[in-house]
Amino acid sequence: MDYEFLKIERQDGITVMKISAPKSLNALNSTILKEIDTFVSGLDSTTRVLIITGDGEKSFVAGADISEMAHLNEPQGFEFGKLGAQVFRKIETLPIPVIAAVNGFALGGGCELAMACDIRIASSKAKFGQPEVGLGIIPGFSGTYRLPKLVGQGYAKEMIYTGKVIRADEALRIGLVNAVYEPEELMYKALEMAAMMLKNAPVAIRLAKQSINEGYDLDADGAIALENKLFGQCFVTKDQKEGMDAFLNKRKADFIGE
Ligand code: CO8
Repeated sequence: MDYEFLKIERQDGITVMKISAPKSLNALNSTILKEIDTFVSGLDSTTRVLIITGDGEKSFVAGADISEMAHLNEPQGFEFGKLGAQVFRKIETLPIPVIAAVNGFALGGGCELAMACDIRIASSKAKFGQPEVGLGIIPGFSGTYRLPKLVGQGYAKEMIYTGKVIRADEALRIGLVNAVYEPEELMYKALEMAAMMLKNAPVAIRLAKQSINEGYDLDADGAIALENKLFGQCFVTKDQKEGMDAFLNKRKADFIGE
């Protein structure tokens, strides 16, 4: 399928989704959000790791499209926020790892998109921020929910109330990103991380993601019980038999994703 605003590249089990709206620094309008929705909804088992990045050298995503938002009334604002929130939730709950390779500005909805991914790595030129209050709105694609989870309430509130833009090294310091690389290294590092994941059992990764994501919002007993249940489920998979047999026979495991 052809997209107006997405460039898709596939190699082995890795798919790279590049958001490409050069005239607005890859800002997210509702057409782009719908294209992302269509794309992620159509992913099949041939994609085992998804990498999301921005086209060009300057921007990952410079936010939601301000020219589209400028004229919204309350119900339209509600619907626009809901669209973005639902698409990002779909990304967050994909049964595969999603890596954000943040190549430049990740502001507003761009920072929120990165936070919906499992892992964020950044170029040294990347910049992060939630500048919405300067536009008279609040983060609307689930930033008030995810940012405090990632960096703690104090720093999240500082970022959101001040709207300040932070550099990649500060994002690393507060735990918003896992690693910072030179711009020309970023995609190589994302692919390298994805390749490490490809060596492991896909069902186990899916269940680990489910355990972390769903367990995070439960109390201790609920989270531990959930992990216990999912751990048990691993033992019905062929990959568990294969992984342990390979270890015991000192050979490389050949996982089939079942
Ligand atoms: N929306 C629309 N257009 C944009 C956006 C955006 N978010 N960001 C940049 N652009 C456009 C500019 O208008 C400009 O267009 P033109 O060439 O036609 O004038 C072009 O991209 C290039 O931008 P600049 O000339 O401004 O480039 P600079 O290098 O000078 O500045 C910045 C880069 C700092 C990224 C600057 O463009 C900027 O501040 N952009 C806005 C960042 C921002 O505030 N983002 C948050 C938006 S709000 C949001 O994301 C809320 C999400 C939840 C919504 C819920 C809805 C209910």
